[in-house]
Amino acid sequence: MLNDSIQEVIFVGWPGPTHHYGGLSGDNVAATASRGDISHPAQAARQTLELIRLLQSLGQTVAVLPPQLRPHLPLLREHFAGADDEVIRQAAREKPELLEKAASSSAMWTANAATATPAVDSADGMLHITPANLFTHLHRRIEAADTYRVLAAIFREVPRSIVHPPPAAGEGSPDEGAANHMRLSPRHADKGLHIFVYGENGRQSLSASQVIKTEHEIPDAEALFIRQNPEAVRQGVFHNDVIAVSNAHVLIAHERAYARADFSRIAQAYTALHPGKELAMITIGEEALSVEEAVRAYVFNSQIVTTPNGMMAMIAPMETKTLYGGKAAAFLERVRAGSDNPIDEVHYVDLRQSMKNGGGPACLRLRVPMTAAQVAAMQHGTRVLADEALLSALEKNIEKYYPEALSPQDLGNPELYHGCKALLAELSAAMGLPLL
Ligand code: SUG
Repeated sequence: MLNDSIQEVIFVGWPGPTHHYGGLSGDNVAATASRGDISHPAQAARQTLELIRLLQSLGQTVAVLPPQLRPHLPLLREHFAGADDEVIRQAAREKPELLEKAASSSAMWTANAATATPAVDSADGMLHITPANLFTHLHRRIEAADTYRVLAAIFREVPRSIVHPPPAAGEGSPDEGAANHMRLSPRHADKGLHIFVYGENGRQSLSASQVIKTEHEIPDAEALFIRQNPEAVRQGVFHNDVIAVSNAHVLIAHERAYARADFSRIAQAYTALHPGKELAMITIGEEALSVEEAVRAYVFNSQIVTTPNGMMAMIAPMETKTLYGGKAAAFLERVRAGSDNPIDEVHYVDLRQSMKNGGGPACLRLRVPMTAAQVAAMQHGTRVLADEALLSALEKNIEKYYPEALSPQDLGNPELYHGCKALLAELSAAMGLPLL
């Protein structure tokens, strides 16, 4: 297998018609603040479409992970019986908070869908993918089984790939996927250093990260386990991608993301793996941008991508410009202007609908480094690559199935469920996936 042909496929999460603000994640500052607000599902989908088009204009290979069927009736049926419509109406009357959870469109944040390790890194030369168990929050836990089924279907024809089941979801082993994982390497095609970031009593456990490292056959020299700074977690850093962002040999982080010694461990492990190769580690301190400001402006929840000319582009939320007098964007502009890293473009995107639930550019994508042959095989069995045919099918469905405005009280209308089902029937056909 030619390592050189490894490219990153960016799986963007497509929102569902029930996208709403239930304030379901108590540890997520933006979602908590949005509780009860009117959401705009059609607008959420249009904003995601813009993100996909921007990534494509930057030379990226983009695939789409479809939404899941919501409300999730198996959850409601643990409490109510009867025909589907009756179960939804009863839940709306008697357990509206449970209905909000069952109706969450949270599968759109695909950084939490899985963790992926490319063939070039694993001892057995396989591309390994492990869906996350998302155990911490009930509205996210219900994603895991469908995500596993859909990823298994997407990779079924892909040579030298394996989709594992989600790690056993005991109380002690929560896992939220790639949002807590970074892969550092000179180029995507080179061996990567895997940084698994875990929290104590947080959403990502050390034990689940260790299981993934072992299951993916990542050699010891290529893996580091780094603890989140508990103080940062208390300030709203519920995932690593809220406080750090990386691409190839660039790592940008707040200096309070981890203990000081951990930054040195990262640099040493990288040098040991790639002697003589430079790691561009860029940090910002509390006095320049506080953790709280970073969490609200979501500056680290950006994407960095390698562009065809070998340079890098950053995709940041527009809130980095609008909040705190643009302090966070000013930091990004300094990074762009600096000669110590290859980032030469910063794009500011409007993802307001997702951002109000704590989902910035980084949350909306799962990166899977694949060889060209693997990408081609993936597209034989399914149609997940965001080509014009898929994008126009998605766009047409916005008009047909996505409400322009939705309040949590609207979730009791069974028509939303039937609309979601019809949408998934259309997407199953368009994408060649078993979505229902
Ligand atoms: O898990 N929001 C998601 C946001 C996930 C962000 N992902 C990354 N950082 N990679 C979460 O907290 C809010 C849903 C609501 O409240 O309605 C929510 O689930």
